[in-house]
Amino acid sequence: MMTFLILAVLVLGFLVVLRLSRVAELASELRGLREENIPERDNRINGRLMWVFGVLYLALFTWIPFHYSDVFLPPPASTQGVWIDDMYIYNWILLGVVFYGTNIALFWFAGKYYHRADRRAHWYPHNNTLEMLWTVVPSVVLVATIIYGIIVWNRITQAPAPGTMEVEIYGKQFDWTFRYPGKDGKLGATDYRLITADNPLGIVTRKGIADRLAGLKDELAKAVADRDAQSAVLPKDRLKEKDEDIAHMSRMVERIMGLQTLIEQDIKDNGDNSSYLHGADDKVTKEFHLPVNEDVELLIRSQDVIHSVYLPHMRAQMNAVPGMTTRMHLKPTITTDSMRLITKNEQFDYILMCNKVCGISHYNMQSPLTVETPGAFKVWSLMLPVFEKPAAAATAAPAAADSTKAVEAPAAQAAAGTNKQSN
Ligand SMILES: [Cu+2]
Repeated sequence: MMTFLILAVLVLGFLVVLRLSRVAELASELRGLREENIPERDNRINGRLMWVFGVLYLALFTWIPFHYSDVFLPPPASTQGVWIDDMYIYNWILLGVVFYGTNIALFWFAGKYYHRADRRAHWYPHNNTLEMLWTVVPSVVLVATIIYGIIVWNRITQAPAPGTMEVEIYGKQFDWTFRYPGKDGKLGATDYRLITADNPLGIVTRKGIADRLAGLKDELAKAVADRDAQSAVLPKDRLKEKDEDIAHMSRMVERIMGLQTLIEQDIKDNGDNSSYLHGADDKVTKEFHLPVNEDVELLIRSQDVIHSVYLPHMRAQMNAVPGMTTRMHLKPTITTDSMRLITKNEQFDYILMCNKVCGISHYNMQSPLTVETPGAFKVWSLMLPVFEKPAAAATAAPAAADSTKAVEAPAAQAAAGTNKQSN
């Protein structure tokens, strides 16, 4: 109701102003004045109002960032974040100079040179020097800005120094999974053909492939036996379906056998350096921890659609693209505990958010990040279960889809026996 009244008052007020201006028009007509003949006094008032508006407008723009400074992000928590913030500040200064310069000039001239009957405008059609100046200066500044940006981008994405710890961030609709290297300090290779509930990242290991192959062959044999046993009683279309399923399974077996050949060849060629030999001791977890003041190389993958790894407090972002691995360096410089002191917020946590609208639960695709001392990080990572337990526990399928579950229920996994997986 209130809204309606306010609207009504506004509409009526507008109509009144329209009417009044019509009255003023008629009055000046009666006095024999032409419509475009505006008294100098009116023009001067309008000119002064330009100045008043300009001052208020610029004051508002200046006031906003100060007023809302409490909702800004805390200081950058990584080395790369400092670079990004520096670039950001550089851009703000540049834009500030242009913004205040052009707007002050705009309002100043509009207010000063209001129309006066006794003043003629100066006819000044062209000036090559000026043209040159306002073409060359912005071009040079823009090129410098782009070069600055490319330099920072290259520093963030260049090849890491040897020995840098690699951490994998794996995105899928709608959560994040993390993988840390084991004792060998290297992340093993992955292959989408090996993705199952127990191996969500598709980590390649010799045993994993053998198990998967055995499981698939079992399933295939069972499906064939099943089909043969029922061939006399099943209707034709059901039989056809079963044949298609069997064909699909055989293709899967062939693909994995192909992968196996590829891997054995790679191991033969590269020996211990083969990336296929480094997966067994990897650690897969749903928790995200990083050591402070140590370089890490983030390897980013996606299972389904484009996601984006966004760490606002680190000023870091990189897309997660299906079918490829994207990378970026990160060196966190402030632990979670220190940041809690800095922000005076005991609940503070760094956060990893998905920054691509990737589907219905995109808003909830996030994960807290704990930055801790290298010692604390080491203790935490040693507690994580390895992806594939050494040969002694041959029957277990050490799934690490959920680190806590895996820690709590090793017996249940052992009881589950060999991993027979369906695709
Ligand atoms: Cu996403």
